[in-house]
Amino acid sequence: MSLDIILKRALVEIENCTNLATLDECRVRYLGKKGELTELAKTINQAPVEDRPRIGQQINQIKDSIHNEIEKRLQQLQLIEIEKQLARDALDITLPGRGQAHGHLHPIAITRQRIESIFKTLGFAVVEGPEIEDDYHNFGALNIPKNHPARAMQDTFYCENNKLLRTHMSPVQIRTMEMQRPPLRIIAPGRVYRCESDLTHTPMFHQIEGLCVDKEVTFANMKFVMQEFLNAFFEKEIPVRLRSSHFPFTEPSAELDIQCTQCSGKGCRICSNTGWLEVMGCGMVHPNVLKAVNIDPEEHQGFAFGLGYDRLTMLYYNVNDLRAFFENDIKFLHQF
Ligand code: 2U9
Repeated sequence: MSLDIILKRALVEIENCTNLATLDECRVRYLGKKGELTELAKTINQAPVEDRPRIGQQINQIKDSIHNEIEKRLQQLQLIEIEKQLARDALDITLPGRGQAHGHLHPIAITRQRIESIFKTLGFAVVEGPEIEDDYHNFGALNIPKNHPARAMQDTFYCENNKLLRTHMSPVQIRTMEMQRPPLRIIAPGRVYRCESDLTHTPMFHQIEGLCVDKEVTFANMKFVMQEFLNAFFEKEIPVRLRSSHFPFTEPSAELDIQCTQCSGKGCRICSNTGWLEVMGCGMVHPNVLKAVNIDPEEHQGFAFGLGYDRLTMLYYNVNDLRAFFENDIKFLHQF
C-alpha cells in the first residue's frame, strides 16, 4: 500500500477520534511496536538497496506527521474533556445559601431582660450573687428564726459544709447591703432552688426580688413602683389589689394580685373563677433585717418585693403549662 494512502487514512481516523481512548488506540495502530508503519519499516530490506534510504526517510516523515497530528488532536480532546468536566461540576453561585439557624433567647430570659429594663428606668440597679449560700445570708439575716418551716429539710437543698442552694434572692440583697450604704435601689434576678416538684412547682425556678432603702420610704412608694412595673410589663393599665400577708423579713407584708389577664376579671380557669391572680409578695423591710446589716431602722426604711417570673412569663405569653419552659423542646422555644 502506498505510504500516501496510509497517511491520508491515518489523518482521517485521527480527526474522527472523539475521545482520548480512541485516539490512543489510533496511535498504537500506526506508531506502536506492532503498528502498521513499524511493520512496514521491517520490510524495507525487501526493497532494492538503492531505494532503501528514500523509503526509510518517507516512512519516518509519515511517522512524524502522524505523531504531530495525534499530538494536536490530543490537545483538542484534552480541552474538550476539561470543558465537559467543568460543565459536569458546575456550581450555580447565584443559588441562595443554606442559611444559618439563628440562636435566640429563652422566653424566661426575655422576661428577665424586660423586667430589668423596666426597673432600670425606675432607677434600680441589677445585682448578682452566689447560688450556693450559707444559712446566715439565706435565713438568719432575714429574720427567719431557727425553727421556721422555710428551713425544713423538705424545702431546702442542703450541700456539704453547711452550705445550701439559695431558696430565694434575698441573700443577694443582704450581701449588697453589707457592702453598700443607703440610699439603695436594687433588683436581684436569678435561679432559686426548693426541694419541691409537682404540676406547678419545679425544683429550680426564677425569682426577682427588689429592694429600696432610703430615708422616708413608704408603703405608698412601694405600691406606686409595683403598679408602674406591672403596667409596663403587661403593656396596659392593670388593676391591682393588695392583701395583707405575713413574711418574716417584711412588716407589714402584703400579697399583690393583678386582675386576671386572661378574662379581665370575669372569672376563668386560669384565675380559678376569682378574677384575680397572685403575682408577688411585698412589704416594708423588717427592722431586724436592717439591723442585721447595720442600718438604723429609725433613720432608714425600705420596701421589698419578690416575684417568680416563670409564672409572669406564662401569663405574658399565654402558656398554661410551666413544664414547657424547662423541657427544652426547640419547636416550642422557637415561637418566642
Ligand atoms: C431583704 C428584705 C426583704 C423580699 C420579698 C416576698 C415578699 C415574696 C415570693 C413571691 C413569690 C417568693 O417567688 S415567690 O415564691 N416573695 O412574697 N419577697 S418581700 O423581701 C426582702 C428581700 C430582701 C433584704
